[in-house]
Amino acid sequence: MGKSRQSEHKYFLSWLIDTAIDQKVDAIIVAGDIFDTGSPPSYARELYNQFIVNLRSTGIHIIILGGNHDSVATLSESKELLGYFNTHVIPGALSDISEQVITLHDPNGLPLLIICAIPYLRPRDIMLSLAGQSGSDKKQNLQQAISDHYQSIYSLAKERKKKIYNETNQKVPIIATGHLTTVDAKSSESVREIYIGSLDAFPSSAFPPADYIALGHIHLAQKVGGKEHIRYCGSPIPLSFDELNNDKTIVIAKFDEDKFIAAIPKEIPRFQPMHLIKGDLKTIENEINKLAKLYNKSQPAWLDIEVSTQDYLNDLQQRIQSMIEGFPLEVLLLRKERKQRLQSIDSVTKETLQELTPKDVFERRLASENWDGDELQDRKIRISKSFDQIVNDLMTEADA
Ligand SMILES: [Mn+2]
Repeated sequence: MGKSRQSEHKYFLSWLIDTAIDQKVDAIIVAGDIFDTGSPPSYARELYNQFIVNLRSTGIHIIILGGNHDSVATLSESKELLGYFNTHVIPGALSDISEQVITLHDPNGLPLLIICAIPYLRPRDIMLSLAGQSGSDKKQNLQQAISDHYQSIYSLAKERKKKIYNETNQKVPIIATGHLTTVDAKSSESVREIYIGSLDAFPSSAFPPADYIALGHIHLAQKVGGKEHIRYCGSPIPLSFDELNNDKTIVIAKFDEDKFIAAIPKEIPRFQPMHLIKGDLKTIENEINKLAKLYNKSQPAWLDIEVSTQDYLNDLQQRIQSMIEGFPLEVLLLRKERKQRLQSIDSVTKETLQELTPKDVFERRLASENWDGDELQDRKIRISKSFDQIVNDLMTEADA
């Protein structure tokens, strides 16, 4: 929405290092989507490099996993170099999976923990595409391939754990990672479906019995399947206005030898004030007046305003603008309440392409055709399936 999140990231990264030192953590795991694009801007790469340099003096290990937004090539560029800085980078599934089993040691060389370092798994990295498979076969196969990948890496980790115990008498926990959508995970507006048309969500029962599973991709912090030891810590900053009601957290997982003790979410301070205001014009004006008192010009608050008025107001923009005139507030989004947006025709023209997925656009286009009768209905299903497949292939290619 025309705003940079650079300073928020910068504050967060410095807060993260302070917190990691304060909490005496041994390792930081970042479960994917290091960047939000395959070719991140220079300032983002610089923040990334600077963070790793700053962390080095603390002796804290860091494990970085590629996400669906990350380019395998971009993360691979500096992988070797960062290896000299207590840093393990796993950009994508590796051809030798034993390299995804990482043992971390304390400064005295004693083993601390084993990580099954599993990044976002691109379908073509872990499965063969078979011609003539139906959509549901593909879905089943992808789920099986992901599950197999987890199980084989976990088996290697278990062997390693046994070996460590035999050699040093140390019991170390096994921590797995992942970047995917799991069944029942509560999402927000800005999360992109990653396995389009092939797999909606991975069942948490298909994970191996690791002592902890650190997940990325979903922005809202949450436990998975009611289990304490399977969690999304969520994104460090809100990535859409609908994420404001939930705390942004990191999760600190504690172990006693190889026993999982607790996962403690730690709230991340908000470095940029943001607010969502809903209601009729009177309510909005009251809220604006209240908020204006909380902030100052050096750091204006960002607003998403959802108007619930029944009438179509063609001077809405000016009205709101005059309400915030002179206040330390900036309107990033001004829209009709979702309920009304869906009802009204004029909302369609106001939608931007950015808010829609390719599937949304295609469905709108299909909706404008006539599909009466069984034959045409069948045809519609075939076209939709082909479309899903094409998008899926393109996304996989674009990820390369
Ligand atoms: Mn993601």
